[in-house]
Amino acid sequence: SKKQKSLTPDEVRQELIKKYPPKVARKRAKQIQANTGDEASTPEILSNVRTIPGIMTMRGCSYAGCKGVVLGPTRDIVNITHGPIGCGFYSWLTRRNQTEPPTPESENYMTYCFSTDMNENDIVFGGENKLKQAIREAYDLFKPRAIAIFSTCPVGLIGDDVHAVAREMKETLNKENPDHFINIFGFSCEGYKGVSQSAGHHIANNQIFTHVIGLTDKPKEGKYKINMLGEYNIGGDAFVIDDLLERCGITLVSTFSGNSSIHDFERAHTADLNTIMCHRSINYVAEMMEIKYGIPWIKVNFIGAKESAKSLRKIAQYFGDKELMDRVEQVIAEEMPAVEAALASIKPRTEGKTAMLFVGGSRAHHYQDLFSEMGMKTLAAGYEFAHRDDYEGRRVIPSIQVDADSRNIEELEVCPDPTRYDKELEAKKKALEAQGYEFSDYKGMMPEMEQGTLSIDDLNQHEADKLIELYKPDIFCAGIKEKFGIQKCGVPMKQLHSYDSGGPYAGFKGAVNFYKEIDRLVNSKVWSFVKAPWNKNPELTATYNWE
Ligand code: CFM
Ligand code: HCA
Repeated sequence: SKKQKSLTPDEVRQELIKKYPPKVARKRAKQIQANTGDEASTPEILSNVRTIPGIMTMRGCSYAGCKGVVLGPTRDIVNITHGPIGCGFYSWLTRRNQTEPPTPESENYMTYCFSTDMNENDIVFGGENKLKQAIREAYDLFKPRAIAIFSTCPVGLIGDDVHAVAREMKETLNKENPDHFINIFGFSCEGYKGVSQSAGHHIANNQIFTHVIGLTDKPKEGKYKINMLGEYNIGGDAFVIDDLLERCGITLVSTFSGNSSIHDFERAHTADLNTIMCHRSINYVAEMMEIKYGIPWIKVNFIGAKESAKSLRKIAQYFGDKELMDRVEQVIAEEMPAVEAALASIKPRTEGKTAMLFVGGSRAHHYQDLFSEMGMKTLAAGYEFAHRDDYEGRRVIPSIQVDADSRNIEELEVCPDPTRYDKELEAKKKALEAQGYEFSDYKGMMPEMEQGTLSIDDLNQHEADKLIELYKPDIFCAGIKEKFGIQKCGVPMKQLHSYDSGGPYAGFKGAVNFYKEIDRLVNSKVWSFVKAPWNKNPELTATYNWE
């Protein structure tokens, strides 16, 4: 009833793009698609391509994807930003990833902000010496297990070789202190690489795989050993998942990278199974581990009570062990009463309400499950930087072709690493496929959305405003840059990145938190006061008569 008029998805698309110049409109049209509710007929969506300059995108940069996202939650790696101080400062603790060192004495550098603080002098004469000095200083102060270096835009522009510096310092420091092994590696994650955060994930994955995974063979004790890939402990999500796994008797060898320790990354290859929460940010590690170590992966999702139960069962089924299956069922049975009680109390108020979700590269999909548990419909959703496989499904779009694909489209993405794997891995993958080995796959977001809803890639401010005008959803989910513009339209806004200092939202306990939070937001009376009373009731408007 709040909807002004009922438009078809095609008409909505026209509305969104009608102000653009023809070339821009043509490109954006391919990034706005109607879902069909079925995998086979899911349309192709243009994604992972450059944002047109001038458009107010929601996206971030490659440095953010590498330093902030993938390595951000690592507590025992000293992460040094090589660049002007702003990049280090603005990526300092802004992502709300939490960590819990095993003892108060354990290493935890997450509260520090390490940067080379490059200035004009370093830009003109080069910053490599300053970087060496910073590494030595951090080493002398903390004697960490590892130091990582992150390149910002100017580093690439002036040509500092962070990898050469890393190699040299690793050799020097290990020679000077033979009793303490230090690992030092760099990332060429200059902000301008690629078209979004996504390139940074890829760069991060390649280096972690090359420099860290497989360093130690000391396995963890346990019968069912898994890694959790793509879970970053935002608002404490990983704590909830860790607790569930522990109660089921599943051993978590490592998490990439929420509440993580580098020692666990080093022995990640000793796990039996890789489970992937956020496919977009970490699929490269999963695939490389599948090829090199023969560890298969499955897609899991711990957002939503039903999905959490399904994911636990999926893990148990992989091991096929009766004892494990029984324990999983027991844990689910322990958790469900609280979920059902919460739903019974909020659902009468949330049923039938509508949502829009525009976030990163996986949450726009995962959080739809929570909304559907509350009886809410997702009208439109989209990712900032996901690729076609995240939208359309991996069976439709084999991952190996994703980067190559986008090279043929106008306005290309700059592929962060065209070689993608080293030659050896590439050959091994081909050999496995020739033997009939089937690599893991999963369903994308679009086939799971209702017919007639919209999927929109790389949404921008203009289109967000238009969507709100056309649909007036009961809630809009996105990030901090979008938050206040949306609220000014009188629509409640929930941040699905930082959770607006709420959470955790993962697992069963997280689901209960989320139901309560969304109920509070969509039923708040405050939104009706966004329009001032004198704008709503003309009789209150005073006219001033000068005569
Ligand atoms: Fe994966 Fe993430 Fe996301 Fe992501 Fe991100 Fe994030 Fe996100 Mo912000 S790794 S793709 S690059 S689930 S930081 S924890 S919330 S955009 S949807
Ligand atoms: C990033 C991090 C971010 C930003 C969140 C936001 C996060 O992309 O650099 O825009 O609100 O989750 O912290 O995605």
